Amino acid sequence: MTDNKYRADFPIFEKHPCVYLDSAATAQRPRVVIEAEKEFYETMNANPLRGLYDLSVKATEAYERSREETASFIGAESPDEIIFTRNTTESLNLVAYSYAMNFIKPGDEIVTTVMEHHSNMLPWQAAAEKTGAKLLYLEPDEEGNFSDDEIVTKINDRTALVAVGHVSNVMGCVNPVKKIAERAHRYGAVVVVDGAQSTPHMQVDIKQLGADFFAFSGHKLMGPMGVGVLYGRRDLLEKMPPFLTGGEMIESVTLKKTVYAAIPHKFEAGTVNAAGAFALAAAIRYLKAVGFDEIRQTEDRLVELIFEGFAKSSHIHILGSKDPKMHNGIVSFTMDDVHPHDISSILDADGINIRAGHHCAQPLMEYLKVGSTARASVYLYNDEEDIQKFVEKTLKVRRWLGLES
Ligand code: C6P
Repeated sequence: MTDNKYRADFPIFEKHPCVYLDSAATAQRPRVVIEAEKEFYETMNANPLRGLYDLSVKATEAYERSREETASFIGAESPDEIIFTRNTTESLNLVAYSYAMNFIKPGDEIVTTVMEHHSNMLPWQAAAEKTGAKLLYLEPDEEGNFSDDEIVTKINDRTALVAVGHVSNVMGCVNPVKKIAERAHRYGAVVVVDGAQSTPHMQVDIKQLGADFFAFSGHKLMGPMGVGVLYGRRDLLEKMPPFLTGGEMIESVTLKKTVYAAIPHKFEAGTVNAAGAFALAAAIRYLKAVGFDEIRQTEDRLVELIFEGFAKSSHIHILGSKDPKMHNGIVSFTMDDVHPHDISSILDADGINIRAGHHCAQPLMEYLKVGSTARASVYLYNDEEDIQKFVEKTLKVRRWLGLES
């Protein structure tokens, strides 16, 4: 019997019992989120923002209420500054295509870090290529820390945009976004924050962070797949051209001239994922009811157990900080002479799910001189029994492969 009081809220563990340690890839959904999506389709399904009849108005109201709840969740001043997208990747591409490619000039500098997920790197590579800007990468030490010198040298009066991940999906470290943003703002640069791995685990306040844009995905914080969020500062969003054009993002269209809708609708072309947004709001309410302190306590305790367990082997090497409290639920590791894919496959045979590979962070793998890693990531529904099974089995992998007796 588990001592985790939240686990029963997650139907997957009844229907597909497993040790799920891949929440950094996507979280499991509590019943309230699954039910919310069902409720939308059963009681208010119509194309929102278009119909004048009652059902469509109901769908529109539900969608816009979700926008309000999302705005308040991250401390945005107004729901107008919240754009629903498909995911973090689309949110970041929106900023690159609509902001960077229109307002960054040749000779300007874009600064990101070698630690980024490809979703917060490739859009800036494309923007730099398109605009003639120079792209620079902040380099962390092996625990994931950026020195003041690195920040001060690379962010300067040539900097037009800084894009940084809030929490690394490989090392789990929290980056000094506030410090980076203060430096960037001193030179009038715009700060883009990838919040895919922070929003599920900590209370985010975009104003306090100093983010001008902030992107995250619903599915990592127990919301549905296919709904993501972009926060953008009102004055920036207002001057940006749309990313996609088409239905429902216009004020008027003639054969000669189109006037776009005001924000946020200017950035939401086509039929939106209203059911997804509605269920995302249910996920946000669930997270708030549990509370981030509780989530943090569970994660820290479980990560500490992994550290303790792995300390029994000299062949396992954890990436990033030596302090389990600096990992935000994420433990990436390598094992001498064993490919991470083999670790994952061996654990899978016992229903233990971890991720193995480059985690869409190939430049970071190269920088850290590891081809790939295995990664266990915990969330509020994991318990000590999960960790015990995971650690025990992982400690046996080398023996199982005949590498030790
Ligand atoms: N990382 C992981 O297993 P999307 O796919 O758009 O919802 O999220 C992209 C993304 C962006 N930034 C960070 C820091 C991320 O961790 C992710 C998704 C998953 O690490 C899937 S690769």
